[in-house]
Amino acid sequence: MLDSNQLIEINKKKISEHQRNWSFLKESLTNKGVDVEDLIQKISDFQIAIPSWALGTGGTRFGRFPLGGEPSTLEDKVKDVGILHALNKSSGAISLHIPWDVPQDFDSIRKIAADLGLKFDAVNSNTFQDQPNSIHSYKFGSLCHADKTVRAAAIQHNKEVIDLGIKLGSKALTVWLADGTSFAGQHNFREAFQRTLDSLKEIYTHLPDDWKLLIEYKPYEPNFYSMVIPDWGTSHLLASKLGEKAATLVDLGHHLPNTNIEQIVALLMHLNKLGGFHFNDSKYGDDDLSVGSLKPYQLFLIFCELVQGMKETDNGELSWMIDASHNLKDPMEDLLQSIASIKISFAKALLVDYKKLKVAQKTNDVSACQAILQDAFNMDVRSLVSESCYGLGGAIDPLEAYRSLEIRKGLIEERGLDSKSTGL
Ligand code: RM4
Ligand code: MN
Ligand code: MN
Repeated sequence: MLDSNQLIEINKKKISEHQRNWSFLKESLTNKGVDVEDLIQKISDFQIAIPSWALGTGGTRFGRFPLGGEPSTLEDKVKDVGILHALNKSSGAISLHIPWDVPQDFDSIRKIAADLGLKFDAVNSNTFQDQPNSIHSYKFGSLCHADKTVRAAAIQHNKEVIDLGIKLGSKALTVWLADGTSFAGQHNFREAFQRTLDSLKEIYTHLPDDWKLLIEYKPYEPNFYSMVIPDWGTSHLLASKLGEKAATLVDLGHHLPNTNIEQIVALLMHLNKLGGFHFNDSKYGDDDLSVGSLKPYQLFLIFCELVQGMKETDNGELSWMIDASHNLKDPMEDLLQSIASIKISFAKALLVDYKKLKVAQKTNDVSACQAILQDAFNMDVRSLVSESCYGLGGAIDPLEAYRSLEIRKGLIEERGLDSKSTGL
């Protein structure tokens, strides 16, 4: 689908402008004593998984406005992630949502992915919807359900997702529970929590030694009075009780407005209990907006904690994934923009002078603390991100390349205007 010769031609048009910008930035970074090669390496190594359900147009409960050429099979979804990765060199993984995307032929899907340079990241279970012909309903919860047979079905589903992930080379199961209540009195909180813990314990026994169980939290939606795992504290409590292989997953859209997410990240890493990250942006709640489109400074502050945590704590490797729905924009364009924002924030966070910051913190020099952070935040690092991508054979400007190559037009020609993606 993506012709590399065409990409070279497109890059040629951008190269002189890029080189001008990059040599200016490179010189100023070198003058500051920054190890530019190391910086580029870190940015180049950073890979963010694309969820299999994000390649199609998302919808709200009021409507959905597809734009055509959507991938209707898992093969096509993997191919679309391959296009993104060829352009930005940072989308080298795909995260499957089960049962939306159950592979029919494991060998062939693994081969398609490997040929495109893609790995299978965490697998996600789904007990927030009833599947066609299922005997049990998750209407009143899954792992927390009062009925043992419903809990057993949900546990079994999670075990099957692990088995499926093993065949693909995944190393983590992500569990997000919609379990909760919309009316006061609907649950006995203590019993619902205990049942959830017991169910998770059973799933945990099925986890291979080199796997992680990532537990998401969310304060509200689809339930509006209580959620069984509403916050990072509850997720952490469960993960601690389960054991070493369990950790908390932070989804940027799963907090009440004004929550200090960077502090949550710092503390979880301090406890070696941050397992993964779902990127999006939000104004109110789980808005599913493009990463960095509303609060780039918050994203930068979160990355500052991630960068420090990765250096100064024993917290293990993290699973990174975009978790956003694309209702208005072409999903592929939205994903390219989101990844670009992530890389920009990561690069800026790598440029913070943390030694100087520690001194300023110790001496309570508040103005200096702010200035040190903002010094890095206010730098224009776009040419640095472009340089890392270009150096790997990607596009200098992935979004512009996507448009110049008329990828969506090609996908519509190939798959038609009506092809629909599974997912939300
Ligand atoms: C949830 C949660 C999960 C995601 C589903 C589709 O809000 O963020 O991670 O997989 O949505
Ligand atoms: Mn999520
Ligand atoms: Mn979410």
